[in-house]
Amino acid sequence: MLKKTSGPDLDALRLLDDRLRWLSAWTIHNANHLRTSPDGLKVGGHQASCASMTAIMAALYFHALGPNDKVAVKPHAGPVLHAIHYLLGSQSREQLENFRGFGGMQSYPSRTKDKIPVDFSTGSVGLGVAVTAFASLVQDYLIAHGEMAPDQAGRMVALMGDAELDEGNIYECLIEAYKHDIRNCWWIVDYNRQSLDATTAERMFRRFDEIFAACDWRVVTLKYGKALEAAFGEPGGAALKAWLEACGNADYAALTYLGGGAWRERLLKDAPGTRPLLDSRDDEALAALLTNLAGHDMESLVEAFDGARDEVPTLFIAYTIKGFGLPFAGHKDNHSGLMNPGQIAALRDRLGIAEGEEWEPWAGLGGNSAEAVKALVEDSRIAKAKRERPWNQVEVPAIPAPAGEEQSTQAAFGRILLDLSRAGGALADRVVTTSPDVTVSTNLGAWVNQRGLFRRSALADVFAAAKIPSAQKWGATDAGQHIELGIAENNLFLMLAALGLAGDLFGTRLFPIGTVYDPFIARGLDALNYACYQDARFLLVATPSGVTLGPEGGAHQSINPPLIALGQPGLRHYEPAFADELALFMEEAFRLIQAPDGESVYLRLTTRTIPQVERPDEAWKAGALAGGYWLREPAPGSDAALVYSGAIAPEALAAWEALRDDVPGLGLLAITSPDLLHRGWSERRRGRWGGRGAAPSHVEQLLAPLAPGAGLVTLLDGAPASLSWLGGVLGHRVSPLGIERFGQTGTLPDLYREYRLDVDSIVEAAAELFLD
Ligand SMILES: Cc1ncc(C[n+]2csc(CCOP(=O)(O)OP(=O)(O)O)c2C)c(N)n1
Ligand SMILES: [Mg+2]
Repeated sequence: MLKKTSGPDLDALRLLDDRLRWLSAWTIHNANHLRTSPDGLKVGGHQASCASMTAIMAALYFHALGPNDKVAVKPHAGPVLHAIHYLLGSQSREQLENFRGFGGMQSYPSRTKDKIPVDFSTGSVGLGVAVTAFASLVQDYLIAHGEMAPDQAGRMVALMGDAELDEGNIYECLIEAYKHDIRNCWWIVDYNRQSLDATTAERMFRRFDEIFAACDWRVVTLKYGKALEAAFGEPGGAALKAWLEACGNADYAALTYLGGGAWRERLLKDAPGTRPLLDSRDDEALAALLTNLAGHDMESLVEAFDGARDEVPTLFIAYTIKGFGLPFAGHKDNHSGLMNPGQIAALRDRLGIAEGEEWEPWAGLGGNSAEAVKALVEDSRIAKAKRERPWNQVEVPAIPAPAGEEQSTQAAFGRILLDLSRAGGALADRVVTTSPDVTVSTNLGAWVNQRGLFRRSALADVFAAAKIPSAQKWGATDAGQHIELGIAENNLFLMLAALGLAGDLFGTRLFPIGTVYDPFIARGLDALNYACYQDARFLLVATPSGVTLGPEGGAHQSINPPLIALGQPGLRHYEPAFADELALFMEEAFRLIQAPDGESVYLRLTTRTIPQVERPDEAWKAGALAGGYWLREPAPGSDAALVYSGAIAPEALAAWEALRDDVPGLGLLAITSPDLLHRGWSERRRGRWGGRGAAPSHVEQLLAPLAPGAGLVTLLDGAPASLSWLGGVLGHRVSPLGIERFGQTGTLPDLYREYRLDVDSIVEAAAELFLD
């Protein structure tokens, strides 16, 4: 993991700190001031946020990190990561020149789009931090399951801004990480005490370390650099230290910005005891001394990283200055501040870089220094190439549908997993389930009874040992395959993100299945988006859903998740009505999890037990996988169809029976994925516009037999807009039924009547549309 450190070349590391500060600033400058802008829009970038962590990142990448370590980089320090790879020879100048341009290096590190190896995408602050803790847990899981040698374990590192400590997801994650006793995780806070808007409040100062220490993290506070520490021992030093300890964030930042004269004046006024120390320095030396914080002090950083080589999770609080070494250092508005051409030229001159040599990796370094710096860079042991993504590692067996004339999709889900577990095999062994305290109520219980809970240290099943009757075994070992989480849906999605990247990060593809109540998807939405954004692959099973969850009612009813799925790239929504559809979709999900052109899958299930349908043949399957099929074929040229999705199938069938005599040729269309149908429709239009031509999409083919101007009554236990768009495909008239309000408890007949999903309402809607 960590490199032996017999005397790292601190001077060379300091020069690398300068190189990174320069290259990140220049990359941003080039994009904003030199590159032609066809649209006149500001490009942006964060020179101050980069300068705040170049020393930390130089010490990490060119000294502390080993080849198995994985890092989530503070989003707006992305240019520093690219500069590191530029020096390593693994990033091109063209990419730097195209920062924030189309196809160029991304604004924030992106696993999927950047050309350099990025372990974790970042951008939404807090999430990149937390995912490293879950990645540590995944690493332990793989080690315990014999998929990774213990000596191959790396450290999961998060480089974070101090304002990220305000994100609640950090603490949810900290609690979960503590329960699972994670290790090999470092979080390094760039403690510049500035956020986007201004300087941050100091009242939390002494609390962050206490919070982490309470969860058994080692907290290493890197406050003053070596020069300041030495000065504290000089005459006047004690007074200086006392004053600095009491100095507020805004004051410190403002004085940093104002410089040596201001420091002197202020100290003489507030702390006259510092005079001997002030008298022995000119303004420039005084400013350098007072801004000598440990987060910019190479010796302090190397010492701290070397001192934390065991597996104890560690929080480093590295005091820094936002914009360190730049003209707007410490200014409260510097978050998006850009140096003007005069200022960047002054910085270039100060670093000894000749005009025209701005992109030269070693510009401004004398011969000996250049050699030493290059040697250090060559010594870096971090991965320089993007890792191949592991596809199709496991054969997916046919997933049979559970038998039973009446079933709910939720019960069938539990049954399918139980059967998979009993049958055994490579897929079953690679499945990992996880749930935020709804394992039992989402029907994962039987699977967990079979495969056990995962814990690094065994957890006794006290109730079983005491022979207290219980349907649910609850003992854990390191061979278990279910990771139980506390009730924090955000953590569920971060866990799925980390499990879904196991192949990319550690070489072994896992098949993660997470369960959650459908309404509570919204609780973890940004983390779900984050997981999809970095192309983590998993199966999300959301149940129960809609108002069909019945008497549970009220705040548990879900309305908009189908719309969320419709708008979420990287996540395919299937809404099965019958157990055989569910089996088909689970098999497809396992295929998609490991296919290069695959994606994650969201299954919206229900606890409602309904009669299953007879299948004359297997023809329905291809349509179901593509998003829909005719459960009752319409007559050619038919004027009408009922269109339904999911749990409401019995009402749709009953309404079809009730209407078939009055509406000859009436069809009944099962929509298994509004999401896929819409995508196919868009794809067709894109193909046409792109001159590629394209066969009619699945939804166009499905609707083609109907007469032009035919009427569709659409039904879904969820937002009606999920299906109402179908009218736009071929110009059919639509009467959309679904749920737009929520909050009532009641029996299903009560609720379906109230929300107009019952047979009478369907018939009424049809009459209005077809018969008028
Ligand atoms: C979830 C989220 N909310 C808001 C933002 C916008 N934003 C980007 S950086 C930032 C403040 C960052 O401050 P800090 O973490 O201290 O980083 P620094 O730039 O000071 O190093 C904000 C609010 C974001 N990226 N993500
Ligand atoms: Mg900050």
